Amino acid sequence: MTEQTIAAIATAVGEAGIGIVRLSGKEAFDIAEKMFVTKRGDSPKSLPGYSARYGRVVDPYQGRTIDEAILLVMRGPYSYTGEDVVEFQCHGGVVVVQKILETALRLGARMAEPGEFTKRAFLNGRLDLSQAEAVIDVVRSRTEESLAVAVDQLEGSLSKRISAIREQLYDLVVRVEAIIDYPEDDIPELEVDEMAEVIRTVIGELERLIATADQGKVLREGLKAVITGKPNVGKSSLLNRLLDEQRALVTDIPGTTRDTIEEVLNLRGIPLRLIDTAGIRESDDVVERLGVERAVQLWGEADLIIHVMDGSVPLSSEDREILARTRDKLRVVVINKSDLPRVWSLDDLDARDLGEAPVVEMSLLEGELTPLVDAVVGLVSKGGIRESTASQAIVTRARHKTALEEAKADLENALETLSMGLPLDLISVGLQGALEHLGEITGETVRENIIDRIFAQFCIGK
Ligand SMILES: Nc1nc2c(ncn2[C@@H]2O[C@H](COP(=O)(O)OP(=O)(O)OP(=O)(O)O)[C@@H](O)[C@H]2O)c(=O)[nH]1
Ligand SMILES: [Mg+2]
Repeated sequence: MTEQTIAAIATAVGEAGIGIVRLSGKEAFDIAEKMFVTKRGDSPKSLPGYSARYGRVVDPYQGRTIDEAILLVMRGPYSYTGEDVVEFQCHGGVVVVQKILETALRLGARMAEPGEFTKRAFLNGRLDLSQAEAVIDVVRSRTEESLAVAVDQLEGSLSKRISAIREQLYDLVVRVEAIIDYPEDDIPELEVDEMAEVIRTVIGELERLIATADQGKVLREGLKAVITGKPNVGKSSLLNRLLDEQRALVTDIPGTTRDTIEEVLNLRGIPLRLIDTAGIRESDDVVERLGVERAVQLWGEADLIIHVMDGSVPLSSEDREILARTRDKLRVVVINKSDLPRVWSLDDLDARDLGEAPVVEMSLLEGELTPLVDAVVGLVSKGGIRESTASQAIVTRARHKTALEEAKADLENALETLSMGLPLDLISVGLQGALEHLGEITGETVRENIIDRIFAQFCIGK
């Protein structure tokens, strides 16, 4: 099977120092030969891998120079994709890169699909699936901590852990199969105990990995924090203070915020997607009512709710209702406007509605933010993100977590079968199932449609 040569613009479109057009596949060098003239006069096709040449990118149809550029040559299998790769590094202009791409396409390349370079790297064994997924996480990281986890995964931290676990299971399968093949011997008690011990150890390792998934999700996707409360309590002020800019309109008119406002910020390493919403109240105004509906709907989607109340005006039914209806959520309660006289106290709230939520009394107008940030970070990552992610494999995707849980369930079944003295074939089935689920993470046993879905999330040219 000959894969067609693919081409794409690898840099963001816009004015920039340089722009890169990348080609990968069997004809990459032939195409480069036709559209690049080196200053030295040597042939691009004959260059050794990892060489660079200064020269001109030309349009052979019009016989015109498109741009001056540097040609990079990488020969398969020592390239990102594992295939022959060339890159044209030209001036970073919208038309320049477009024209170079078009020329490559006319000379026989086809436009790459999103993520297709990385997909080829995976299919050619340059990366396993969890590493390929880490590529996109590196690109999308919004905090240093997210980046560190993504890079660890790219370097194989998760793959190595999974491979080590699979190795142990393979050994076990071999032992089980050996006994199945020689059924005349009774299985020694010791053998059974030892096998059970190995399975229990592996289950323990899977559990430790699964336990990292919540934090992994936060680091990769960010935490969706919804600011809610009745009108005029200071929700938009909170967004602005945390962002340190006047992002949302703040006025003393209740009902100022109508539509939701979302911003991403880095809260001590946690990528926080902070969403300001309309104040909750009954309203005859259609636009405001839609805003309130939207806000209430967002409670359901939130990873964290920051409920803001105004300590300087009497409590109202809305305050109590919001608290009551968000009881099952991770919450921080802010009692704002502490610079003004307090007219109610915490005792006036139903303790059941308040639950375990930390309460921060503050003034968003003039007070310090630290207690609020402490409360949020403390709630989301007991002990802090940085400490707990240092040098260990972290599960960052739901797909990985599910596979680990399924492998664990298979092993638990195998363990039970073993303890009940049932036929060893059944244990073998459980072990094979676990192996297969673990293989989904690294890509050994994954179905094609899942692979396609993973790479479809990439940008073109990656
Ligand atoms: N005194 C005092 N005023 C505050 C404080 N925080 C906010 N305010 C004022 O309260 C008013 C409402 O603030 P916003 O941030 O717009 O309140 P909101 O909850 O977003 O209001 P809506 O968008 O209408 O739901 C503004 O006049 C703010 O300046 C505070 O800590 N102390
Ligand atoms: Mg507002």
